[in-house]
Amino acid sequence: MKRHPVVLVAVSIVSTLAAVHISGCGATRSARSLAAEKVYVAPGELDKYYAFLSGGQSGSVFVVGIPSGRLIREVPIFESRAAYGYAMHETDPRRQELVATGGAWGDTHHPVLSETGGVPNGKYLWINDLANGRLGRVRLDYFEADKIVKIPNLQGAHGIAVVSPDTKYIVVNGEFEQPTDGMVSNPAPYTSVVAFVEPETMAVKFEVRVNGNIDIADTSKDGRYAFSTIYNLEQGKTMGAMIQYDRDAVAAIDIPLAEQAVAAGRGDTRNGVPILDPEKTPGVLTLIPVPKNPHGINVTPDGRYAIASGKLSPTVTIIDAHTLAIVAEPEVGLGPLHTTFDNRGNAFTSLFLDSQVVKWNIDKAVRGTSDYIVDRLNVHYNIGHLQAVGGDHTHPYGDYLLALNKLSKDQYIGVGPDLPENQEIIDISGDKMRLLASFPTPPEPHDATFMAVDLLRPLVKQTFTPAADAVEAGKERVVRAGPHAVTVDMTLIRSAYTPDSFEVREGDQVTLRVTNVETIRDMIHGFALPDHDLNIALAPGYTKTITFDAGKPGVYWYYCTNFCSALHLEMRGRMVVQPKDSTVTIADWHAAENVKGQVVPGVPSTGDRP
Ligand code: RUQ
Ligand code: CUA
Ligand code: CA
Repeated sequence: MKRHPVVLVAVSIVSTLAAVHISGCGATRSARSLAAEKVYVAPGELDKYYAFLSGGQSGSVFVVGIPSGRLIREVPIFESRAAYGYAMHETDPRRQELVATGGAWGDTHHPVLSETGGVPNGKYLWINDLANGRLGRVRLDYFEADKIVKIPNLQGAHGIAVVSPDTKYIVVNGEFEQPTDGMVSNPAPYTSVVAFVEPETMAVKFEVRVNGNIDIADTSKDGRYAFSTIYNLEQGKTMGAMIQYDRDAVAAIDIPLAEQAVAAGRGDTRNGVPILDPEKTPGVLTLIPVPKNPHGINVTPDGRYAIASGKLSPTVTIIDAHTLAIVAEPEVGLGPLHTTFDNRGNAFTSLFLDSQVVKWNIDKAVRGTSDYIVDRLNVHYNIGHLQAVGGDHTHPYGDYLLALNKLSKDQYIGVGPDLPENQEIIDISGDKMRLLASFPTPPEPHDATFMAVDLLRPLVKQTFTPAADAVEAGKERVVRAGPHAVTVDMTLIRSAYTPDSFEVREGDQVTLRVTNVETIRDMIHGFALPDHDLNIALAPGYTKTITFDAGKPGVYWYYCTNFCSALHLEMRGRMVVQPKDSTVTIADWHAAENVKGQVVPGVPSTGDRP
């Protein structure tokens, strides 16, 4: 396929216009109600699946119910989020990890789930931050990010995959090539690495050097190979230079061989990570030639084939996942990007330029019979990823497919020059695909993965188990820990802070250790402190410790940011910051307030002057 990019753009515009026309015809009334029935989840009823959508430049993961498309949760990972008290303060450990590893924002692309026996086990979700070369992990029992690591020796952490079937590693592909030895003065061609990350510690165990802009990742279902697409075998530095060759490659890394080579000390250690050079460790890396600038790579649920999507070629390349031989290269349409699967031997490939999902039969395509294309469905518009429920694991469900479209154009009411992206839910249970419903999303949806509600919901915790440093009810206190340091141990429960006032002095560092002692699910309380850039929300059982500067003299009302009870508005307290030279104590305040018939705080301050 030797199409010029300009031709591709023209084709894109034409095909997009065609798509508008077809959708404009409208569906019949009964087709509409049938579709509606498939996605309608009545109030009070639950969805069938959790969908985890990459939040793109929001640095988060969106949790959406399928089939309803309802947004149920955002899980912030590479960004702070006041509503969940996530990474909001500089003394928060997550915030510190973010700052230490590259910043409090990210560009997430590929959510992947931990597996046992090739199916999700509900323990972890990982997602990459392309921009800052990081990998983040979410604990699924709490739906909370619990670890973020910077991957050394690579830039542009793009494709990631869990090594099937039991999550031995998470593979992270470095897309942006770098001077091989890290020396900018080295004129040799740039290279990059595929990193293998241990799932529990998230330590990078080893890396394998691969040339050519390593893009999307998947693994064979038996733990043997990590596959990656490579679109710049030319090792070019400009777009023009990257599209010179007719074929680029799929890289297959033999994981057990790589492990042996690392164990035998054959890696060159850089930044604490052994890097294997494939030239010195033959057999570790196999390059399988595939047409020009491929994009997605997806292994079939039965583990037989790895399918590379052509992007600049209208084909997909079917590779035997055991022998690494190319077995077929069927044409599917223009701009194939990613492929997913049902439970009846069919593949679904996204066609970016055609704005279509194409359904094709894998066996027929391998045998070379002409009727391998089963169906085509227009989507709106310019689809990137697509994912069928379970299609990325060994047991696809074969019912719903999510199309993650880059452009919504005319699909939603106008909201300024920038429009939302568009997700479409497609019924894949029959021979013909059926478009059921759509929902918009902020930029930018990349990939999605799913877990059955029946499997994950029982694993989700109702409250946080109190940590060792939790403040117990009745043990709240305010202690002057030094000439310029005050420690406040605080509890929150409907609808009060204990203590509900405390006194510090200008120049003090205040260490607040606060526990939400509620034992009821969802009973969240906030602690927002005006003019101190401070807002933390705490889920039931959660403890947070933060240290902040007392700030200017004044009375500051801390208040609850989550509507929790009829007395939510009354859920407030005061931090009194005395001027440096003040001789008034909080005891004086309390005495004065009592005279006026006001409430004496339940806990006397122990804020004695040294
Ligand atoms: S990429 S549109 Cu970041 Cu997943 Cu393919
Ligand atoms: Cu606690 Cu509102
Ligand atoms: Ca190329």
